[in-house]
Amino acid sequence: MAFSRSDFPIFQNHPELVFLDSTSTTQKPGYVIDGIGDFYSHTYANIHRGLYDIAQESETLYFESKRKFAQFIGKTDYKEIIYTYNANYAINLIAQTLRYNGFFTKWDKILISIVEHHANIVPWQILAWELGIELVFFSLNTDGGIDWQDFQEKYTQDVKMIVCTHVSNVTGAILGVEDIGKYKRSDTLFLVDASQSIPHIPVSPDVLLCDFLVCTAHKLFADTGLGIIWARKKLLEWLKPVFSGGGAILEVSQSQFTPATLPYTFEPGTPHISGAVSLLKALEYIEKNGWIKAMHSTEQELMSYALAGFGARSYIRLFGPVDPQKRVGVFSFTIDGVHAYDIADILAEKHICVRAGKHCAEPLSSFLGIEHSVRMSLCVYNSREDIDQFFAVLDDNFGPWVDKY
Ligand code: ALA
Repeated sequence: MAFSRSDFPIFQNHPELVFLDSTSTTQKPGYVIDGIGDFYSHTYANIHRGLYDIAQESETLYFESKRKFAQFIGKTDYKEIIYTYNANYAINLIAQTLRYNGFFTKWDKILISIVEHHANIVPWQILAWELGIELVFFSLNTDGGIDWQDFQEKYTQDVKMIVCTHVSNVTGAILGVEDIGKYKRSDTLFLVDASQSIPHIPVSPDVLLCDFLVCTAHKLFADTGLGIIWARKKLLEWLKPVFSGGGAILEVSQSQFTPATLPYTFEPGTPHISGAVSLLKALEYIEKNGWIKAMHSTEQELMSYALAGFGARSYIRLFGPVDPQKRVGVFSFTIDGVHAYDIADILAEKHICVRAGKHCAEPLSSFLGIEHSVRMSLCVYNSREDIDQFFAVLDDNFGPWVDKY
């Protein structure tokens, strides 16, 4: 089988749609949409509580989802997978859990890349304000990868944690975080935000050598409202939960509680059960079509085509690597003298969906010396025709032969 645009009902309902905003969120295959509907029609009940059949079946699907996700990242133990609301919440949860467990002391440092999404900056800034620790930003090389000299200079003995995205949500650059994993000291925790890589390239904690891996389900064809944490089991067993409550305890008295063991410890309250089912269905859909390798090669072909299109247009300033091996199909660009929102508006008039702005990565915008950019991003349901239409609108409105700006 191969991925197909016809798998996605949104394109039957909007045949004119050119959806180039999959880094914001992916469209959903019918297989996932039907899977959620089937779950609610046939199986739905709350989990961890009921002894009746559908409660047991719902519980089985919930854990099946975690098993499948573990498999997707090359792991076998579903107890190392924690579901939360989204990747941003996941990072806040990790940050606050580490604080609660006294991992940081005053004057400690967190080393963080300049490319991060706000989701992987602000939770650490909150910790910094609370605890008197310092965030130290390391820089990028001209290809959008890690500036190793800067990284090594800033990786001093007082760095207790390194946090870094695997792929930039702005430039599409693959950052080579596995080199951090190999280089880091054993006294430093390492968190990788894989939200932008997991829809595009194979991702495994065993390759990245990280302690925490965080991502989101909605960029992988599943529902919104589901964030995912993978963490080393030893770490999860050591950490006490900063948030707890129903379903996450062994016993409670008027004065105290005993936290439950894994996999319940970090998931108090009724979880996003249908979200977990949607991720199971999304991963089954990806598996049926050849797993992440097939997604990557489908996108790689489109990405090279788009890259050639950008390369052929000197009026467009593209950010990020020009080597297709060093990037994914996420392209941010500016056009001199034109506001990014105007470009996105003109594309929108032709039903071409892109994102414009700072893309929730303001420190990176400042580093690049730009106010705003336009971002187009690719997924397996796109085609060369989508890319042609995108460039045709840019050429018609902003190409060098257009004298109106
Ligand atoms: N994080 C998403 C993006 O980069 C929303 O657009």
